[in-house]
Amino acid sequence: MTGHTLFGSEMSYFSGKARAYLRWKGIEFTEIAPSPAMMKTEIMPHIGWPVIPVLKTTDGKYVQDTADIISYFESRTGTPKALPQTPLQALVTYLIQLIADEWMTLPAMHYRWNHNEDWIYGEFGKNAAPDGTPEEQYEAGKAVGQRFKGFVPMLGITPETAPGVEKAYEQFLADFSAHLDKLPYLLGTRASYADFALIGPLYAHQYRDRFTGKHMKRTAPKVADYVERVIEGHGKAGELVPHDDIPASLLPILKAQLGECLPVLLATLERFKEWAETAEAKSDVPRGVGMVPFTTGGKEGMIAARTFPLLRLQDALDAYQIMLPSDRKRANAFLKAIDAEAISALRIDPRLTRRNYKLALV
Ligand SMILES: N[C@@H](CCC(=O)N[C@@H](CS)C(=O)NCC(=O)O)C(=O)O
Repeated sequence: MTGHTLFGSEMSYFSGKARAYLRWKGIEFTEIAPSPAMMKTEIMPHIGWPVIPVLKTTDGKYVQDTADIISYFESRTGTPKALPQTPLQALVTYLIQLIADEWMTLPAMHYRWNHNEDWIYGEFGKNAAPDGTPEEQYEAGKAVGQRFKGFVPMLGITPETAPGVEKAYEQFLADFSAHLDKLPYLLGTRASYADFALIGPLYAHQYRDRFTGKHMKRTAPKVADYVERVIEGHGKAGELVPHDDIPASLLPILKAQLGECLPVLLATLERFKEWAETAEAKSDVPRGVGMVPFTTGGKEGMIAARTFPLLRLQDALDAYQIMLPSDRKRANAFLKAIDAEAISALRIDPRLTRRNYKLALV
């Protein structure tokens, strides 16, 4: 396969996830960082809303959403498969994707907007106004960045919760460094889907943003080395851990992250069900259904009940539901070990899908 285009950016969370996967898979592609003008002419007419990354395939098909980009190639290419082919590792992969895509946005957005704001405006500006003076670039970057900065309060990041966000992130760095003492990738000696997902929060914001990146390299150098390996597409040789086992060193990470994220998902699910009672079949789903309480790093606040994470949760629940009884028994023991037994009884009802690049009822 040759000649795919990835509309993405070095500064973008989900572009890193797609880029790491495409490199690892050996897909030939050109990455183009869309200027504000190109967002209007290339992205909006095809996708309907301003978002990256977007893949334009050699035959002119547009694919948006990193999970869809990965599955587009996975269904057309051979081994190694990004997604583990064994049941418990597949479930854990979807749980890591859920955390990486939807919960680690908190530290990513906090550090970018509370510690790197002026710097990131300059970076956005290099793309928005490539021929401008540094001042012009700063202003152009600010115009682009304001939209993303606007997501910060919706993620519950306030002066009260910020110390909790930092505490949870520091704990993650310590736990993940301990894992990397034992294994070079999340699920073995080769990279897999979960690693690409984790590059979302870890590359653009936590590694590449100037001040946060310095912090990572100083306090968690093994995590910084990992980010470099995965974003470069390394980790093709090697194996996933045998017997569908999950490395014990991942348990503290899953326990801590799901411990914070699951209560928000449960509260969101309740709100979503209430909304769905009066919604028309197959209708688009609103991006948020109100605000719900949350806790991170011991600090309490209110966070938007975003609906998209329910789609990522649905993937994890499907992986659990299709298990054979013997695998489900192992999965139950695993969920107990990470205090996430609630997952075994959960259903997204009505089910979610994506239609016209938007979240919708099935
Ligand atoms: N779930 C999507 C998320 C894509 C996404 O949120 N991209 C960000 C940039 S990293 C964006 O463009 N957001 C615009 C918005 O959410 O309105 C994926 O996995 O691709």
